[in-house]
Amino acid sequence: MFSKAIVRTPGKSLINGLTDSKHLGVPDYSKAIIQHQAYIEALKFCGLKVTVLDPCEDYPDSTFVEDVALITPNCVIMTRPGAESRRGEVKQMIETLESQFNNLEFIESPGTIEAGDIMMVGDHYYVGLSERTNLQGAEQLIAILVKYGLSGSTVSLKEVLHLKTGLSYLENNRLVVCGEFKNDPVFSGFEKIEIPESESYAANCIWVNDNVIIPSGFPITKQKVSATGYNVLEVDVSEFKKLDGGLSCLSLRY
Ligand code: CIR
Repeated sequence: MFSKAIVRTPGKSLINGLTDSKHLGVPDYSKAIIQHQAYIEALKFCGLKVTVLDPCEDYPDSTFVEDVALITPNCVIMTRPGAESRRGEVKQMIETLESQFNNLEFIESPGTIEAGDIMMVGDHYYVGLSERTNLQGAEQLIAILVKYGLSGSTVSLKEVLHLKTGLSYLENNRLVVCGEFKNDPVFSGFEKIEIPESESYAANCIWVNDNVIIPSGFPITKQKVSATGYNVLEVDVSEFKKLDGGLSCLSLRY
């Protein structure tokens, strides 16, 4: 169960965030603020106490707080984003996390890792090797996890930005999977909720205390996830999609 979350209000500089989805257009800042607020309300509905950080204009992607830290029950690992324009976001987050945790660990150069590439399954953490997360980063992270009594393993990605762009763990041994992960032998032991390519964006959804928050506008995903017994909440995150960001990226949940 999670009890808390940290989010960061998008800044006006959001429109300059990194994206491979230029065809979707530039995010509308006012709409993004409204959507972000609805996202916070959904987290609160699921029982979380939400800390809302101020916008940070220097870093256009800083609303995607998930990528800069991994909060585990035993330690907090500050990442080192593969995207250079995002490295400074870590420092901002250290200040917030230092006040709550006393066991911060750090990924060092030349390692890079973004926590969108890390999927927690109980005490085990799957780490996607992507354009943002390299082997050194993954190995450093796994060594830290082991030091704290946890474990990790790497997964290769080909098509998606981050591991959790195409995969979400819904607890109870259940995975939402799309695209390249459907037949990946690494995940053969899970019960899979397969979603079609046409709804691939909804593969990034989040389990929060037996609720599952999914992006709005994906009826097949909604039906399939509801059918497995979760309470499904829909949140419109269209403006964040324009920056390749999904529901998980917008919060740290712990
Ligand atoms: C980026 O490209 O870094 C941001 N525009 C989107 C980050 C999305 N984060 C995530 O999937 N965990």
